[in-house]
Amino acid sequence: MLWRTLACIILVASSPGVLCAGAPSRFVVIGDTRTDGSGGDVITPAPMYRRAIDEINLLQPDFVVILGDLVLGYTELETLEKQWDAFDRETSRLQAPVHLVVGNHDVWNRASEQVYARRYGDRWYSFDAGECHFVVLDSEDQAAPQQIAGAQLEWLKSDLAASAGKRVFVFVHQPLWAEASYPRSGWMKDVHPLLAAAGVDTVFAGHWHNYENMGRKDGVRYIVTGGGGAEIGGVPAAGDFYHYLWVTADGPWGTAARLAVIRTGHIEAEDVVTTELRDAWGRLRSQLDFGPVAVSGDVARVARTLPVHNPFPRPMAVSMEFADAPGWTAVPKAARVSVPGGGDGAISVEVSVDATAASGALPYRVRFEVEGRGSLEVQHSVRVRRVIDCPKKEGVEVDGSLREWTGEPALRLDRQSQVALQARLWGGPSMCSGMGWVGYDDANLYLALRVTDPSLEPRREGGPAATADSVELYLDGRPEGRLGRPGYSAGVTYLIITPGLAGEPARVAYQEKRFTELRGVTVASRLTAEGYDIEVAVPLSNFPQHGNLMGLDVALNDNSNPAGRVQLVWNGTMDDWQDASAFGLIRLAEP
Ligand SMILES: [Ca+2]
Ligand SMILES: [Ca+2]
Repeated sequence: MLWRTLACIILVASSPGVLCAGAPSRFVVIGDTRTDGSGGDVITPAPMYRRAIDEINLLQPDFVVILGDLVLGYTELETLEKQWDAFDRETSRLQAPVHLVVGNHDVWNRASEQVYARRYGDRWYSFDAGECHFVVLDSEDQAAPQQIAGAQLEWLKSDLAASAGKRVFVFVHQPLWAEASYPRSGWMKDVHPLLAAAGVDTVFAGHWHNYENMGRKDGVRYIVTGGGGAEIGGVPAAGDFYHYLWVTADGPWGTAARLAVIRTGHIEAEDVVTTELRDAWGRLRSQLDFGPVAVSGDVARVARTLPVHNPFPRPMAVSMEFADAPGWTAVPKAARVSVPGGGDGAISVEVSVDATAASGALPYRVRFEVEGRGSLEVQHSVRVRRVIDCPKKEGVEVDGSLREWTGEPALRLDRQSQVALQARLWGGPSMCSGMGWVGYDDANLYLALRVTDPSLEPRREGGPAATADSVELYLDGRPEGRLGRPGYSAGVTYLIITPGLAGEPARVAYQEKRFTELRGVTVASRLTAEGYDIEVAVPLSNFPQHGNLMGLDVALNDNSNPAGRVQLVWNGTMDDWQDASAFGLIRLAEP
């Protein structure tokens, strides 16, 4: 009785006063909430019912109707009482008034009927709210189970007669109107005509653990809504999903109430994502970044212990898995660590790469799974970062002759793993490759490059610089701390240099000026038997903040293949033009 008494007080106090004068306009209908039966635990309320209560409290309906099968039942009375206690405890969390309907799991014999009567009072009853009238029927009457008959039917007749002119809604546990399942219920013969004559808007039943709109008959809408918490079937598209209904009954008399089917688990509190939480997820993205592997030749072996911090108060499982890439090895190939809430963990990995590597990167994925909060998967890759020495070099003459550049070349572009564009079209070093030297003096940074490219392609009429056989030079002269950051900012730029193929001088055909405009660059070229030589001088005064490490990359464009441009990149990727993080490094002899 407590529920209904409470209901009346609150309903009167919170009348919204729309056209259905003084009536509640919005209420929730939820069916088959039930205490759990899984794992033999017959007392704990179903998890999805608990979740639904949290959501319904956010929605603040005028009241809630629970369509029966409130407990698991079919047990001895001592256990039954415990189930009812658990139901009461859970249901008391609902902030809205609650109206109960009797289900077959609640009342299945005389003894359980008496328990229910003692705890909750009438099994059939009605209540008003303004101009709306709500009728609760009992399909479990032990005098006539699965029927609305005898005293209950007589009561229904007089109740409806006394409610003429009101909008009527009916609640019952079992969908007795479904004649295929209830051939002897007598609903269509005895009950339905009464409801049709009274202009009933909707009859709601549970019992079947799904949602199903069974349509209207003589104006009466029949709805099955039994997805409140008990186990459900496996075909969501056929209505097998956890849900409850949000019913809006307003507008002029005769306007059908509007039903919204809410899938449990989709109504969230306003603090479901705070800025702090979003930032915490964002910080995960940069964790477990192995970073580049610095190599001076083609071979490297690097072991790192990568720390991982859990910014959440709940435990977080972290897994890391490396892809298969020829020439690359990661040990272990996959690792997993559990990090306590707010705590720290680490994963140790050794990565090695050798000259057979077909790619300049070893991809791996990291998955963060925060208990009860969701997961995030991030793709990373371990990249080779070539580091070469850049010696002091006096007497450089930028004339296209490389006679002053002697000794072992500092950089080579001749590996399959360096083909960043159209890798399948590359015919090997004899088709397109390069070797180069770097140096600097008090004024300039120098690059000398010997390019093998026996078929030279001039710039196409009106085409961009990169459509000619050409050299791209990338420079990152940002200070330590900003060096190698993704993207471009002040201190990063690139040039496209075309050699003079028909006697004209080499020239800077394009310079990226968004963040840094280079001044005083000089270039020269000479044709050779195998291709061409290029020399470049870039005044270091263009990079006032550079340290003794600078980012450098070189790309060769070979446009002689009609199927498309082949590009070799010394260290980075085809995205060097917009991302400085994959450039290689040169180490100046002194800052
Ligand atoms: Ca020279
Ligand atoms: Ca070519």
